[in-house]
Amino acid sequence: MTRRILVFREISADQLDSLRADFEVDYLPHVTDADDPAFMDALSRAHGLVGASLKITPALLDQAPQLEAIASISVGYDNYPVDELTRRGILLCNTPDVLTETTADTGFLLIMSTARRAIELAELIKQGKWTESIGKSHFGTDVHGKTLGMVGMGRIGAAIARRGALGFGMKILYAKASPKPALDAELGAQHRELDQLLEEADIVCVTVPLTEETEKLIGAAEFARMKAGAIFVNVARGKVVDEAAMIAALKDGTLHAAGLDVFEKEPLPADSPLPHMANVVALPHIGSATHETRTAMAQRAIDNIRLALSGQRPLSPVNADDLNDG
Ligand code: 8YV
Repeated sequence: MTRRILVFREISADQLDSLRADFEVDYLPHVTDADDPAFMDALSRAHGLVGASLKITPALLDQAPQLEAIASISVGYDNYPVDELTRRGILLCNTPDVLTETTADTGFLLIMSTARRAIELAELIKQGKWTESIGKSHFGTDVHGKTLGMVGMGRIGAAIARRGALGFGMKILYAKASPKPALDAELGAQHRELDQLLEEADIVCVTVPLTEETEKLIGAAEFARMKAGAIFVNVARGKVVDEAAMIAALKDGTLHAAGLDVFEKEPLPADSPLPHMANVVALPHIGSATHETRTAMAQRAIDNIRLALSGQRPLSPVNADDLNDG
């Protein structure tokens, strides 16, 4: 029996052709709502899912009686009910490693563009307001030589820290991660408790995964603990931050500036003040969004789903060991 795969995120024509050579493929790359009738119809027949950014719920899984495996085109998997998938014997895979460097580039892009006010000052030219040499009121903040506090020090966090230490001579602190002796040796990084890191860092960059423990990890109290003039960068998930508290801190000066690639609600609601605040750089979740990396992520997901549906261990499973233990 030919297995059926539902692909709900754009992949290349070659990648789609390669899947269609061996599977029946329903290709719905622009689905934004899991209640979409075409999505639900294809889901009812699917043995495998390939895609990202949709909230997968137990109720939705009830509509997928033949589902054996999900290959997410993402490293984050907070939108999947992992324990429920494991209970149902459904294998979940993600795409770590292939996106690490690109996402770290995005993190440092936000650090630099926020500190040096690049987006705000580029607008000055567009608005015809560059009428004299830039003065003190438009000065930014240096990044080189400053203290970078990483909240989370996994693959992406370490890659951002490496850019800071080796490229910009920054002192590296890290929290919400186990001590990393190898990184301490390579980068001169120092482990801190979160509160201490917030008090010491000139730039705070969040990369932790969204879990029950990290939801709203950074709120009013944490922003108040940060240094005057400190910069906050989030390339993790929007819900790791109390967004209302961040907006208040940005407005009252508790927080000097923020560089954000992720938000509590995505796409960002039209009435959000964040894109209109001079001390905010807001990007539309472009962390891994390059041609090269998104192609590589899709290929990793395709490789994962092929292996999973043939009864082999995928390249990057999330819950394979738990399934085996079950
Ligand atoms: C993805 C991400 O682009 O991989 C992740 O977890 O947040 C981004 O790299 C996005 O989740 C959907 O593909």
